[in-house]
Amino acid sequence: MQSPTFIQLHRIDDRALASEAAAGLLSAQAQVSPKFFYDPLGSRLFDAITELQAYYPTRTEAAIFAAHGAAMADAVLDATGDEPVMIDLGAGNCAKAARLFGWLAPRRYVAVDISVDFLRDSLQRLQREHPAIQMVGVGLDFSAHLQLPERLVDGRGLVFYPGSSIGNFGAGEALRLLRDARATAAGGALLIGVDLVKPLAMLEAAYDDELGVTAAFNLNLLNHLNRLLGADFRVRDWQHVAHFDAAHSRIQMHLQARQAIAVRWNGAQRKFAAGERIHTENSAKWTVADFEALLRKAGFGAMRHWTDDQGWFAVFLAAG
Ligand code: AVJ
Repeated sequence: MQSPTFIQLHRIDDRALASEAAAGLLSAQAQVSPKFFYDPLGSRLFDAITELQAYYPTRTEAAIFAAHGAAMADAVLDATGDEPVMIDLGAGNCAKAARLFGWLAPRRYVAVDISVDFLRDSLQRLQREHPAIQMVGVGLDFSAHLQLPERLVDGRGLVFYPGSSIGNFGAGEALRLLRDARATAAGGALLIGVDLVKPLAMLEAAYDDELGVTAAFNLNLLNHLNRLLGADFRVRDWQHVAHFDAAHSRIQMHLQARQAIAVRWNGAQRKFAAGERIHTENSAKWTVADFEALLRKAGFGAMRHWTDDQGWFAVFLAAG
């Protein structure tokens, strides 16, 4: 039986991460990238979020794949040809991709995540279940630029980006990622999950749940910053805030100071007035027409999509 191979394409440099976080904290409107949510506890809190009744995206997307997986796979194979190379962006536990293996029969599965260490256990387990598929784990921060070694995508590929993770990117960055995805697919296709605009109350409840799991997920960022920077944030001094910004069609999450606070870390400090906020996440919501326009702008010619009955979430297939 073959075994998975692993490549780390960039160095994970804690000092570079620390200076990125520090620069964000020191800017006029303090901000920290959502990638800092995902320390070991943060990743578990995100998994817990996906189980919440209020957080509709994960289960709605799963229902779309369950209902239309076979039709999607037919459409994918029309664009890529048989036995495609499947490239999974932000693969994590690889579970969403694995559910499509039966229909797609990829010849190679390339799982991409920020650290190759996140992929080792899941790929080793998956390889045992799917001995015929060649499995490659790639450590890459594709939020800056997505480019894979050419030998990994020999022929038309399927780029798979579920979960509406593209919502974390600003409009310009999302366009850039879609262009990179099109180049990576090399004439194949992109299958991408996209959260849709819906009534405000439902959007805001999904990002401010009654159990406080999303609040814990947001606040845990401060613990991560304390470790990364040696900072002295006190979680109790901060409050989780989430609201829908209609002008940008995105949920914004912030951490809001409950009173005036000075935060210190090796030599630096930032003062926050009572009520001042640190911007921690954007989560964009699209209409079908807006997302199609974005795909077209990124160079895709052919596209179709599947949604749930309520039109809460969509999975787009884009080719050409
Ligand atoms: C993983 C980026 C898709 O934006 O819905 C969930 C992250 N933040 N609850 C999202 C998240 C707060 C999630 N994504």
